Amino acid sequence: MGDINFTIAKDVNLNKVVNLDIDKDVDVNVDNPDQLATAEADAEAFGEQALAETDAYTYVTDSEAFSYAESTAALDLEIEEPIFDDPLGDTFGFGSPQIDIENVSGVVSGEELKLTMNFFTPISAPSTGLSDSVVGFWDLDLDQDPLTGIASNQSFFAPPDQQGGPLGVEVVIDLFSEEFNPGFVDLFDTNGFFIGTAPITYGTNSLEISIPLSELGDDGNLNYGTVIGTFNEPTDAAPNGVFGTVGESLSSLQNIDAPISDGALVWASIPAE
Ligand SMILES: [Ca+2]
Ligand SMILES: [Ca+2]
Ligand SMILES: [Ca+2]
Repeated sequence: MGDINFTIAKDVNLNKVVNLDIDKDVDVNVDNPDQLATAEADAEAFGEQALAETDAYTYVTDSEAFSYAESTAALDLEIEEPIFDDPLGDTFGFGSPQIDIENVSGVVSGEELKLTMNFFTPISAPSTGLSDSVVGFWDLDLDQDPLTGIASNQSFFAPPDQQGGPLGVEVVIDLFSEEFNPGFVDLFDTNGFFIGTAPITYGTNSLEISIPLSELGDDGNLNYGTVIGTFNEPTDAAPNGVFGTVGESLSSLQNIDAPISDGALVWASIPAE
């Protein structure tokens, strides 16, 4: 028997469904003159962002028995973040400034949903009270079903060419609410009931919201739309012609009719029920 050398690197964090290709070899030898029996097996599975491997070896002789088995699994956490670009200069308000979205994106990391919006124009937190304070709504279609939930704020406040994709919204993030609770935004359900708050950070040209998936009761696959502006008016929406997606994409839904708001919405913070 030769030496058996192996190196194990283990970093298991399997929280995502992946499609795996299985490559399996099995070798059994019971005729080795020095050993009563040997058996060896290994299986390897490779997904797009994960791999797993199991090796097992065993033998027995007249005076010895040996067996080992090792498994390795690794997940590439650098999952590509889908970024939805928005044009420069497609603002639709009338005053000054016209806050202009550059892109929106969302990714799940460490059981938290992180939503990011970048801007071509400078922005400030609502709590600063400045003229470039960015307010509005970030609508989440948690079950990726436009037939459940309510019409998006984007569909109500944005012009026809910036209606986004068909969304049935389960949770609305109220970007106005940071005015009175610096560093946090309020979350509301479809009945206008307050769910909780989520931390928000503002850069010179960006904002980021972090929400634990447990607070949303979501699996990390969702669709979204946004409409933002100044305290005076909405100025931009994104994505313009499709919904944004986090996690698994159900792009076939882009072609079905979205619910239409039957109420008169106000460009202001959501009044809690
Ligand atoms: Ca824009
Ligand atoms: Ca829905
Ligand atoms: Ca836009």
